[in-house]
Amino acid sequence: MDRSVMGRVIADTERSNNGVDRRDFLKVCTMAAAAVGLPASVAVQWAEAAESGGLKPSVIWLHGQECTGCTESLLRTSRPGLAELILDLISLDYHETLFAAAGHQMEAALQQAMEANAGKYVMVVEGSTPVKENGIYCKIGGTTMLDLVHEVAEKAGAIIAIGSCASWGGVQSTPPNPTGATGLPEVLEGKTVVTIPGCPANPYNFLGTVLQFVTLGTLPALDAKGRPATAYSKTIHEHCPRRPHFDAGRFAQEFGDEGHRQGWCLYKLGCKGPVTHANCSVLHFGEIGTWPIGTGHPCIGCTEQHVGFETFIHQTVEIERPTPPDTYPPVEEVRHGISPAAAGVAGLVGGALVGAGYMAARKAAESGGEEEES
Ligand code: FSX
Ligand code: SF4
Ligand code: F3S
Repeated sequence: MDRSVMGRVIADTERSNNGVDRRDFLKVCTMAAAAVGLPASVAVQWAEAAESGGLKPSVIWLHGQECTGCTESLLRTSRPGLAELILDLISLDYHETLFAAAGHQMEAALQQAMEANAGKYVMVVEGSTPVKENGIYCKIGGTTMLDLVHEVAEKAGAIIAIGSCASWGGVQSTPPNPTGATGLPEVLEGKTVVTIPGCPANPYNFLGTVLQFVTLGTLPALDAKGRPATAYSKTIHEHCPRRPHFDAGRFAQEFGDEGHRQGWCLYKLGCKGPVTHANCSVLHFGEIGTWPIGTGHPCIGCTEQHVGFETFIHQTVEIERPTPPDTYPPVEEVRHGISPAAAGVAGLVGGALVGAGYMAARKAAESGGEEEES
């Protein structure tokens, strides 16, 4: 990154006198860019554009069946300034729970926002859409959520499903799913919907997606489930700070025991990290520098359909790929000019690491109640 540019942005932003630590501004942009795989130089551009008032994409935010946790995680942080910084980056032109207006004023605001920014606004949906019986189980101002999402999607420039509820139905879509709670990609079949699952979703994944669309006119590369590929390509288990304990066979056996207090692996308490794709382990949100596993709670798989909410919290998952963690050198990478001796050593190390992961998985599966150490 060009340090002089970064320094100028920090200096400029610090001159702002709205009472907020403006260094956070650049930090937020950098984390959002990293979430979608963009370099820090792009974050600097975002910060500069936002400071000059040239950014602020129009965002229309709808609520279906959910708890409003995604909005909370975006705005209600331990450092109140962050909410203000986020609202410097986007123009929230319609939001059903944050608006002071109500009734007809709200309905007029929605129509106005759609007309003023037709073809350009970012449509964000939080919560699932009930589709049973023509959507009668969720109505806003007399209109069903089902009709509303179709209407707003019509003129949207980009569509984002924030949270697990909007991505694939979430907790209310679990059997027997009495209202037919459905994720947005299914409701808007045929349209491109970026999904940002998580209960709640990681706000940096959201911000990165919105800012990329507005500044570069593109969406992040998406995986088969519509998720930004960079953010959801790896499992929690692959970069979990407790991974060395897993590999060494050190597991907490019950909440509050010695292993739990020592910060050992939570696999036996039902951690779903090995089958859950998300970046919360490396991009914490909530601004208190922690995340579920960091607080001593197993990952419940909140970002993963058919894992979060459909498995018991204490239930252990199968370890499908007992591979070494990212912190070790890749053992499968093809290198040119490598000597047979070096290749042999790499093979041995790789084999030992794979073996360690596999043994840890075996030990976890086979052991009874007592604690284990390697
Ligand atoms: Fe809640 Fe959002 Fe969970 Fe759902 O997050 S935190 S129930 S994903 O739609 O508000
Ligand atoms: Fe971390 Fe859970 Fe994997 Fe243990 S099982 S290393 S706590 S992700
Ligand atoms: Fe969710 Fe697991 Fe992360 S529960 S927030 S995916 S650690």
